[in-house]
Amino acid sequence: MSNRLAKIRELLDAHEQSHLLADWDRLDEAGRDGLLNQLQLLPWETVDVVRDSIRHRVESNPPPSDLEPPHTCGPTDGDFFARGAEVVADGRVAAFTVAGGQGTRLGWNGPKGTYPATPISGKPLFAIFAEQLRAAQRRYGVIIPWYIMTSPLNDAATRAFFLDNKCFGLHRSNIMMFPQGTMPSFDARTGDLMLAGPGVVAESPDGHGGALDAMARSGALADMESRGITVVSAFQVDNPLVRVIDECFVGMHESNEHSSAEVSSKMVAKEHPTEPVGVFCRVDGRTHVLEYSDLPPELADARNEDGSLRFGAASIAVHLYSVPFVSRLTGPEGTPLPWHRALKKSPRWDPAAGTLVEPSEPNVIKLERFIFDIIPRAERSAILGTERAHEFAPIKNATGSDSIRTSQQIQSDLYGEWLEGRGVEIPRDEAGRVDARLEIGPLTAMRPDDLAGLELPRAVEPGGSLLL
Ligand code: UD2
Repeated sequence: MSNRLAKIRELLDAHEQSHLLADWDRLDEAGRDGLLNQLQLLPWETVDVVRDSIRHRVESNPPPSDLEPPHTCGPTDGDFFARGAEVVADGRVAAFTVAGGQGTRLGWNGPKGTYPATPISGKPLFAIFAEQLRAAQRRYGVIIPWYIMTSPLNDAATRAFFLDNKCFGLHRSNIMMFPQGTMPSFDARTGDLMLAGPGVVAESPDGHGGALDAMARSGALADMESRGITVVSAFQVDNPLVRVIDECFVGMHESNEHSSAEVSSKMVAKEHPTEPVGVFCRVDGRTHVLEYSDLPPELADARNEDGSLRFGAASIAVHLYSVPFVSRLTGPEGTPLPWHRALKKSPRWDPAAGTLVEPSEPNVIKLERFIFDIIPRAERSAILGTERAHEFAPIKNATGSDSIRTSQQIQSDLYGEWLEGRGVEIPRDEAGRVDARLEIGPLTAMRPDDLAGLELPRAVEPGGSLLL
């Protein structure tokens, strides 16, 4: 141990981080071993660069200049559905969920995918996605493997949830979970690394862009290749209305003239200039997503002649990637995605006082990679415009916008539309929103046509509920 400790001391001196050993004398054998392991594995080159840039107040990732609005297409711009259905029926599509986030804003004590999301049965997000996969497997008679990226913080809880729920009827061998990596947190003032507890360096998940490394490292990418998967349908864990397998999107990805079939995205019209969604733009002929926190207010507010937002193509974080593209990016020729910085509030361990200090102001800089930074790595990348009301009901906050309340209203509104299409009388309030709780499970219907032949009530009472 003493030899190892001496080496680590040298390493920390060289990187000006000796304070991380402040708890050494009070740690037991296991604590010391854990700390040395953690210190040995930190990405020291990146740590130096980030520390210096924080110390010298260097702005990270200034937004590119000369942004132009992107080209987008609609679902009826080609016979996309039939083409996509062929690819799905060929067994070439897999699903991929990024579920490594900490869900701090939601205040849910567990992995976000375990959150009860639907209006009546309170089905967890993971169950909705699983049922969509079962429905698509049944329709096409194929296996659609599901890859789920967790984080070291929620991996065990996510696995336990799936096992406790018998994988929601999916075969266990077709679900592969793998944790993403972590990055140390930096003191926002000094740029130094910090402790989260006695002898524990503060780290957090490295952003959903960590998916690239995690897919390659875990063997998920190799597993896709061995199964003959060519298209990965990727989505975030927080949207119960996401179309896990969307034939139309797959068809567009494979056949649109603007697509290189390497990476494609979905967009909806941005609701207002400050809506917290990334926007699509073009820089030097390539498609990019600019995250809301990186979009300067004058660009967020810029308008077209007709009054619509100039940068109004909002990302709902739904993408298709081709497996060869991901292999290329993670192979020897690939270069790592950039780091984005986020200023956050996080408790820190004070070794001198022996206490955990709760900050009153944001105090740490966390580093994240964003998966959408792979988009400009493709020469061409297509964007499919879709209806917000049909595909986007995110649950991000405990209350207010993007909360369970708004999400469940959007879900009921959508199913209200489907049911009205079959002649069912649906109560609506003055604003035209559905005044009832409605839920249609993916195994009952994936789209309005699937309701044909089902026995439906003539009407739903105001304030009533209907579960199909
Ligand atoms: C995300 C998008 C935003 C917009 C919006 C739509 C990013 C950075 N921003 O904003 O542009 O499209 O969603 O709903 O994507 N996650 C991980 N590992 C991590 C961090 C996050 O797996 O280290 C997952 C997380 O579990 C969730 C998703 O990524 O499924 C989104 O993360 P978020 O809540 O930080 O992103 P948000 O809502 O600010």
